[in-house]
Amino acid sequence: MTELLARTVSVAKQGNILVATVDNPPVNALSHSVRSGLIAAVKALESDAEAHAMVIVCDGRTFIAGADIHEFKKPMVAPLLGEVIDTLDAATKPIVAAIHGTALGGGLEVALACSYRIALEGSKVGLPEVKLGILPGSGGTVRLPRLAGVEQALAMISEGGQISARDAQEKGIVDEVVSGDLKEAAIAFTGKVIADGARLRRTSDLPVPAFDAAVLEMSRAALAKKYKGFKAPLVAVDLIKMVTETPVAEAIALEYKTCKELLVSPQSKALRHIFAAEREALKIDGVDAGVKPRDVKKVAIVGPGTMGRGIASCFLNIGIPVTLIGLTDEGLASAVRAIGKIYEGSVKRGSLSSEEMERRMALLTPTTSYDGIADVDLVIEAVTEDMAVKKDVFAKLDAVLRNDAIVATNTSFLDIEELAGSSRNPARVAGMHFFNPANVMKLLENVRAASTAADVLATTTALGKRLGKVPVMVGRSEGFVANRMLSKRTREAQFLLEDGATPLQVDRVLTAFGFPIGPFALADLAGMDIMAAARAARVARMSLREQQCNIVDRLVAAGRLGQKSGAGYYVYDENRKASHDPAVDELLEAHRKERGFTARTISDEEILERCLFAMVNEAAKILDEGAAARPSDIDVIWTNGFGFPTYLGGPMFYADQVGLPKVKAALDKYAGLVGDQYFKPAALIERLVAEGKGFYG
Ligand code: T1G
Repeated sequence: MTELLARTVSVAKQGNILVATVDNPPVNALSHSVRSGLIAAVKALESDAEAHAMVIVCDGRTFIAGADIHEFKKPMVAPLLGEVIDTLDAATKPIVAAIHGTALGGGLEVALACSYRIALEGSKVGLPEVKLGILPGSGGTVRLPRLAGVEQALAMISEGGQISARDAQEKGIVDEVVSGDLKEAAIAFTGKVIADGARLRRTSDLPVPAFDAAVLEMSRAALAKKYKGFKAPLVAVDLIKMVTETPVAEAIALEYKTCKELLVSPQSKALRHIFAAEREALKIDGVDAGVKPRDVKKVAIVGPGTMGRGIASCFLNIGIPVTLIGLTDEGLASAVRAIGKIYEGSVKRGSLSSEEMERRMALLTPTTSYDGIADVDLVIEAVTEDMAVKKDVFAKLDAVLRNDAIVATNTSFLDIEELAGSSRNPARVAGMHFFNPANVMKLLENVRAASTAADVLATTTALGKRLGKVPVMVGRSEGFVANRMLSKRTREAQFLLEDGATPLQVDRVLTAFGFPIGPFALADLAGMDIMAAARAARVARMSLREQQCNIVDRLVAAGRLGQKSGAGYYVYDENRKASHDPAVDELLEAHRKERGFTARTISDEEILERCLFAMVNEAAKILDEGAAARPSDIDVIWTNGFGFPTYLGGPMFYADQVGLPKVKAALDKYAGLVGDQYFKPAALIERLVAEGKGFYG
């Protein structure tokens, strides 16, 4: 007989075992109802003389995936999670946690407070709180080290990674890994526990295993480098150190206090904003959530160049066969070699087995013909950025494809409407704009034309997730969202050189802000010839000052192609270490002289504001045009596309933290200094400031 203890928790008896089942879709988060239900379940166990033990199992896709993050914005309602954990810990009969899916955060903490843990093959466990800018707050930092050791616990807590059930068993976190029916296996396991005397195993009673304190300091240095700018990973080191030196009850109180303090920190608010924004971006504006994506089982990619081969490898990675179409056998052979090289690197690093590499390569069919693609579900063209060439590809595809096959363009700035209009079936045309290198970059700008069918939009979004990308739907706009905003930052970086700043100063200001690399070091990495070609493609549509700001061309003319030639904005030693080059100062001075500029001292604040607020201003125009549906989509694009620090929440979230009135005042200032055409505040910013609002209300 099943008894409902709370809306989301029920108990049933199997012989002398109580089975508590949590059912709180979508991820069994520890909402108030679950917290109350679990406490009631333990009380039911304690009061039932015939029940000798209890299993906690979850319905749906996963064991408890953590505290309910939607409750963070509201005052917490008792019972708090700490009370649940204390109740589990104080139970006088053994409780077994039966894990499947991903037992994360508070979910793993619930399991750690049980006497035993079993896990379904393929399930994972982790304490990912640090990714939300917080840390475990319900005993995770106290119990995990006692089971898995300090070093392992620190690695899991400071980086927030997930480990497999097998790994967890090896590390002493999980007692048994089972297959088949989890509930049955859990009941069988619990029966054995009872038969062996129903021994309690209170994790908090275990001693902290001996560890080398030097490990903590080494971790701190490594974490500070790897997570530059993030606070929580470093606090994790302090917390773990404290936990190993403090009695349990005190340690738990300190842990909870630390978690609460981090929860109200600006970094946690920003990280939780990005977490929610990435999920919000999956909801396509104007497309009902019920619209079913088309099935994509086989694809073709036209264009075996840098982008085409990178995109091909993304599909091979998830087991989707790829027909790669190219003009010449040599071009195709070079692409196949390049894809093989990507996998050989992974095999060498041990992150891919050679069998899996063979499996993936066997799915790749290079060909110069369009004949063999009549049965593909989707084609992505990644040919040269030339409208005529792309239209020719579209015509060839129209001649051979099924009518319901999707045709996606990887163009980074050509007009999606013109391309769709050239197709026999415009409804099937969309954009899937990958970023170079496509097999590495998470961001995927899915582009919608007015004609694109709703289920095609749903398909490109679902496919983006399947490919392990962060998909964001954008609309018609030159450069869509990411590159359109980046071009404004690039413009200001170049103008700042004309006004007297140095490449080093601009790069230093932007990397100090949190970008992983500055615009000039990035240009040297990409190659000045590439930058010059990209500029040439757009120069006709630039303002006069931008057209005349041809520093890139001057560097190319001087043979300074960047890292590949040993010198660009910087000069590079044999280890590619960059340093200042007085020759660049001379080149810039010559440019200023020719263009009539006199170098002036430029403050770091001016550099940061001109680069950032030029982007924010352009984003406001993008929102007004409808080329992006939400400011949060723009934050997702910039944190996943160009390394805008996630702990600052993205350009729109950041602008709201600065305050739009301050942003507008800066725009007005630079409109006077640099020119109205560059910094006149966008209408949306004017409106929001007049209404006393920010981008987020
Ligand atoms: N609370 C509430 N809702 C959540 C949630 C959570 N913890 N995690 C996910 N969701 C929702 C999500 O918003 C989405 O909703 C749906 O579930 C599917 O998520 C005290 C304080 C579990 C690996 O950080 O990592 O415990 O948009 O699209 O790709 O120490 O979600 O469909 O309406 O991501 O299959 C710690 C965060 C919390 C886990 C599943 N836990 N979640 O990934 O699906 S803090 C976490 C995830 C804590 C304690 C501390 C992933 C996932 P909707 P999804 P997925």
